[in-house]
Amino acid sequence: MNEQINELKVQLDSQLSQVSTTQELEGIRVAFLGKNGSITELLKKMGGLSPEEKKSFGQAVNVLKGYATQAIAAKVEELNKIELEKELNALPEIDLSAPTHLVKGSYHPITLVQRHCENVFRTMGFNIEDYSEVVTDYECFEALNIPKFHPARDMQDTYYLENGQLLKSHTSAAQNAIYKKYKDDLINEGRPIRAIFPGRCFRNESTDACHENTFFQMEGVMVDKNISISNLIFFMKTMLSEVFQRDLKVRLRPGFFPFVEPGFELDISCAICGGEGCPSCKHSGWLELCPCGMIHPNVLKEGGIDPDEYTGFAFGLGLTRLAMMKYGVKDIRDLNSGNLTSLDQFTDDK
Ligand code: FA5
Repeated sequence: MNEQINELKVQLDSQLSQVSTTQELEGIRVAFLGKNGSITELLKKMGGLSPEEKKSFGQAVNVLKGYATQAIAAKVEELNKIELEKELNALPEIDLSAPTHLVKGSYHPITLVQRHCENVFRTMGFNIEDYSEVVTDYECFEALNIPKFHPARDMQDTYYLENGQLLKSHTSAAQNAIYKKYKDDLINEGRPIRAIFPGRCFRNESTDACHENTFFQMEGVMVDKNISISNLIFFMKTMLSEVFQRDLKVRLRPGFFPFVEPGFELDISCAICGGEGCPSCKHSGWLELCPCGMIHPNVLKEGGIDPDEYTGFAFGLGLTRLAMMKYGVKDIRDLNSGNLTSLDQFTDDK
């Protein structure tokens, strides 16, 4: 008889150690302590025992019953706690201290212009690509015709990790990977490479009304046979007129970037002051928005594309500055400030 009691205890312990839900636990309780449960059944067997055996066996079964009741109650508490934690973790985080008039939320102005530009380029057949914020020196500079110690690196000081990687200083850092990803489609199937890749960029530089140390750009590239500067100008014009929905004063002037030849600076007339000059445009009336140019043969070669057969254009649109101009934000630093009162005004664009 005592063996049966020990065996039941072992079974109970083993089942309790494996149970993971309160429903399963209730099944175990019924199987051991219910009306026809195995411990209750033991008590029913006492009828045929001598009075002394009854006493000692009855005591042993009652000890087991007490043990089972307690062990099951402790397990109920443990499982309830786990289930509650799971439910709480599944709930969205609510900031109870947030002012109620802001709770409805809105998309950030940079997200709004980014999506707008993505839609414009998607309709013109461009793929939208995502790329890492941490890149190698090769991706950010060397693959772009900027070898070590090239003076162009001074314009793009950034933040370096101990392992030699860096936070990308421009979205051009993804160009080489994009060429390698699509070159077979271009070469074997004659499908032009058309891609845009928006992303966050970082620069170790002083901030002012139109410079941040963390800002967004959107790179675009197109490679095919016979791509020329006219194609580049067409895509730039289409993008700007779609985003601003009005004619803008734009100027194209020569600009030097080692990864394009020829290279241009595309400036727009400052939308904050209407070209009069203000701190947002460094009092020039113009804002550098979208440098661009014809992809340098060395860069195409490094991406596995023959520059004698293919040509292409690339541009690096300043998305954060575009958001400033589109929404009339005078100081670029307001866009990263997390100041909900100033960001909330864009709610209606949601
Ligand atoms: C570049 O970053 C080149 N990679 C762009 C390029 C791509 C040229 C492809 C040719 C072909 P630049 O450093 O000028 O170039 O930056 C491009 C744009 O990003 C600027 O016109 C500006 O709109 C924005 N930008 C640059 N630095 C900052 C900054 N500190 N804060 C906010 N916007 C910035």
